[in-house]
Amino acid sequence: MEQAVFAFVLSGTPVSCDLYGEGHINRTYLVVTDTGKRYILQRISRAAFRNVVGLMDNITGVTRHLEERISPDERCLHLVPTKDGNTFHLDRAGEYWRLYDFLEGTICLQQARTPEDFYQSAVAFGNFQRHLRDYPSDTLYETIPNFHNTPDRYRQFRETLTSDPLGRAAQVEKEIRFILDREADGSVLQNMRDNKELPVRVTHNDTKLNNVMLDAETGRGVCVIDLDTVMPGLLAYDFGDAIRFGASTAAEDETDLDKVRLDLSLYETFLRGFLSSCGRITPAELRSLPLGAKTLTLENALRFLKDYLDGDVYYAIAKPEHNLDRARTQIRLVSEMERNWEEMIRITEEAAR
Ligand code: ADP
Ligand code: GN1
Ligand code: MG
Repeated sequence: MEQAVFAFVLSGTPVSCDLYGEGHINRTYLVVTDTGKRYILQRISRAAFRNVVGLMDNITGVTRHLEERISPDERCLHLVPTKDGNTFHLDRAGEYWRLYDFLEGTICLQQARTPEDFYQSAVAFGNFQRHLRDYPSDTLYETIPNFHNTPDRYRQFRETLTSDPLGRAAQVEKEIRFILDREADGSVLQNMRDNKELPVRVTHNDTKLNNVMLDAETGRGVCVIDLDTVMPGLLAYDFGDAIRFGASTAAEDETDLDKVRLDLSLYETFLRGFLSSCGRITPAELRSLPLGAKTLTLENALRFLKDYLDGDVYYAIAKPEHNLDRARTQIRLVSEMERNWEEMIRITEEAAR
């Protein structure tokens, strides 16, 4: 049993505490008490987040705001306080912990069972976007500065290439070259942000399918979770990252790259769900959506490859070359997007008519 759980106000006595879920960042446990009540306990990643106080303030503010705006069939993450009235517990080893009520009656998917699941995830992320339109974004702490600043990601990537701490770069020259060749493409979205061509909103920034909960019975998208990266950002980030993960025909860590394709019909499915709920967007935002998909996929390829070269210090891995496998699927997906580029643009324009 993780001792941290005893720092929180629990209903009952915990009887089990087991590793849970498929997140790459935090260490997540399912806690069950003798009353049958379930909780999600998380040890917050210190590698990812430097200021947990700021991060938890964001989550407190955002969940409070969401609770006031969600419809009766939507749900919201709920933090359980510590016995001394805090939103998190700092243990003697310097680790930060938090506890959420388990979202009973919901499911979390690693892959959509049907296009409808993916549509529902899009509706949930769109609702999230709409509910937070009037949230004062300047009160949000930037939990990971420059999180989707792709040119800055390139700068960091080059630092790793120079230091090459494990001498791994020579084995992955082809992958490195693919990423470096696309630096100009990878900078377009950030340039548009810098030039104020696109409005900055409150965005989730990590819109994988497994960061949304669907109602277990109806299949409706009811709750967006994993709020660690809620920060000012672009609509194209939230759209793009969801496409990267959910419109691929294969898992993020598939090793048979021939299985990795971009499913244009799923692209359209997500687009329609997202546009149906996200509220009014500008014409430039609409046009930026395919670019968001390509940029976020390239950025994730870069980040996975960088972590492989760094010696797997950021993402949780389950096998030695896990980050390399992930980087390769993202690279394949970027190629797929390049091949289908005109189609992605056409579908996007058509969906808005
Ligand atoms: P990470 O940042 O590591 O991805 P998440 O916050 O996404 O961590 O949590 C990991 C997984 O735990 C989720 O994908 C989901 O399956 C599950 N999970 C997280 N919070 C809850 C909750 N309140 N109720 C039920 N399941 C949850
Ligand atoms: C991480 O936390 P998780 O597993 O939902 C990462 C995302 C990546 C994603 C790739 C804070 O998401 O940015 O896109 O892995 N989150 C953070 O699967 O870095
Ligand atoms: Mg997650």
